[in-house]
Amino acid sequence: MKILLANPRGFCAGVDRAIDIVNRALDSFGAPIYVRHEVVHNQYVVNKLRDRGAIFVDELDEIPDDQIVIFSAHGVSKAVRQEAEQRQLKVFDATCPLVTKVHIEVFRYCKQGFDLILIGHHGHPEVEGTLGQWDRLQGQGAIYLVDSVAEAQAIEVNQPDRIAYVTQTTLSMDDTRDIIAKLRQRFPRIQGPKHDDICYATQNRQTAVRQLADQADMVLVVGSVNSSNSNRLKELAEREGVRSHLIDGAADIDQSWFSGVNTLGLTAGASAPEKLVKDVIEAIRDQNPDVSVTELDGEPENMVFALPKELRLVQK
Ligand code: 0CM
Ligand code: SF4
Repeated sequence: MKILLANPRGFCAGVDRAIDIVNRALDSFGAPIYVRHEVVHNQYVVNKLRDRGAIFVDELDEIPDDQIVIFSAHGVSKAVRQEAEQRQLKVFDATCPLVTKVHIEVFRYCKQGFDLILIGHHGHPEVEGTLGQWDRLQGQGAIYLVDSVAEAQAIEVNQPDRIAYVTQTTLSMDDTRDIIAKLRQRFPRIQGPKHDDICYATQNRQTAVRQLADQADMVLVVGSVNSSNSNRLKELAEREGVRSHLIDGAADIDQSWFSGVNTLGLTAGASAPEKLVKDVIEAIRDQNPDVSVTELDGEPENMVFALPKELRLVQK
């Protein structure tokens, strides 16, 4: 069997930074460090940080006074930020700067009195944070969430001529294009970004998995079940007609999957460490010693996001 590795795959700049923030906060201040929501959606990463003394909570009221809290890469609403301020918690913000960029757009449209449609998945923490940038006192507009072409077709807004859209950063590029086309058809004056707010890492990993699916009989995606961008990779491979499984790591592999597979495609979501990809290759090699591994060419990535000032000088 031949393994083809997608390129790029795995950690993006926002995930790298978010994990670094938790590690440096632990190094600098010691355990416990509270983290609101999983800092990134990966079981292995969360368990490693938990072992070091990070405590993951759903809401700030689970955190005792005078503690340190880190906001996850997916961002938080204004209400959460205000609550942390009122409680005088010390905050390190691991929100990805590309999510913050969307927050700034939401705030701008709100101030201008527009109606705004957020294209994103119901219940996802990034969507909750982005919806929560809307401040009803600022303008007379309203914010709406749209998840599909059907919802774009059905939505009724107060100001159809004064409306804009933004998107979640980790969506399917294909689905989002269709949703935007429907919104443009229904609201010809709608404003928005040039294309969408899907981040560079999501785009590059989707382009790479499409290339992988062209050549593979099956695609394995390393990523956790709650990771939106990882799920989109599995979905894309399947839409290209290739069987695909989302796995947290080598332990999830079922050897029966490989029967009839000559070329296996392997990739990883933006929150999945490369170590897990290596473990998967080793687990396959244990059963098939002749397996060869080839990495495909892909878009080089050299994005780096700066750390919060206070953590920049912490020695690892
Ligand atoms: O948004 P998603 O569910 O893909 O989150 P993730 O933690 O798997 O990936 C990184 C991010 C962000 C924002
Ligand atoms: Fe930022 Fe994109 Fe990575 Fe999310 S997937 S953390 S938006 S770079």
